[in-house]
Amino acid sequence: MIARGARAPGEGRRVSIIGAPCGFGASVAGVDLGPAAMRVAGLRRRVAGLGYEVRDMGDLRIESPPEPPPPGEKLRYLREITAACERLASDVKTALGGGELPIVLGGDHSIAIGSVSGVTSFYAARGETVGLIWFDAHADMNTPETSPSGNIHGMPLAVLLGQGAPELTGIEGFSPKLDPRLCAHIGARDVDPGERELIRKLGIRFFTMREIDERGMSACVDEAIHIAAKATAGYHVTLDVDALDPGDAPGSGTVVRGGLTYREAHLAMEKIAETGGALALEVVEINTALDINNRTAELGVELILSALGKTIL
Ligand SMILES: [Mn+2]
Repeated sequence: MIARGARAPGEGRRVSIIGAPCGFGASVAGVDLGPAAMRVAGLRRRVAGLGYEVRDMGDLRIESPPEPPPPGEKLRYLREITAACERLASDVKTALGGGELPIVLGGDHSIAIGSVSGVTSFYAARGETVGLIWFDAHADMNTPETSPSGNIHGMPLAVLLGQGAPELTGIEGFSPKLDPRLCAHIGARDVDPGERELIRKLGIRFFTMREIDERGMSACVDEAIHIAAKATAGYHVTLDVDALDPGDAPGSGTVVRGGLTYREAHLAMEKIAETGGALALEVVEINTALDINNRTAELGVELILSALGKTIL
């Protein structure tokens, strides 16, 4: 029973699910089954239950390299990740062109290079700007020079802001993809020194865990939405499950204590749905090998539902 009135949140709206089972950006194996785990958790049926017309575009084809990268490589699996991101950008544009809201399932966070490139390319061709809300424990703003690991999932936000490997920044033929003044980052608590420098240089707004503790998620997410919604088209939402506290999201290869609570994350998604303006949604870095009873995949699905307008009453 829908208590708020007859109209379901998804009525007259269409979404497309795109799986991006890429794990080459991460050092710990197991994120490549994230899309399957969220499908097992009933994503399609549950989104349809909100009244949306749902199309599942299936999983992106991911190439495997002939051999692993040599030790000390500064951009591990660059070729495979570039190819995956190019295809994802194209699929995202197809979905948007069909009037659908893309729901992208990771895979590791390097795939955001493809999804955000697709969204910004689609709207740039129409003379529009795109904003961003990025939920993460980490800044994801390393460059090949500052990265301690060479893992590309630690670099996507820097790439989208125009910093890093030209193979990645050049996807869709233009760079930077995003204006830092239209971007907000929520949940940081583990930032590398090189990233700190880049954050200051670019002037991107970070709502760290310290600020969320102090001011509350409600005020922080309101401000983040205000920043991202300054873009003329709307904004992309990407959520790394490590933004959440490991107690609520154990299925991650990059857990850091002291993260968002279950309710803080839901509140953020609910406010995003309420305000409107999200152009695409993305949940990444669910590691099925480390998850407990599919709990983190279930959480990913629930958060997508909240971002699509599911309410308690
Ligand atoms: Mn991330």
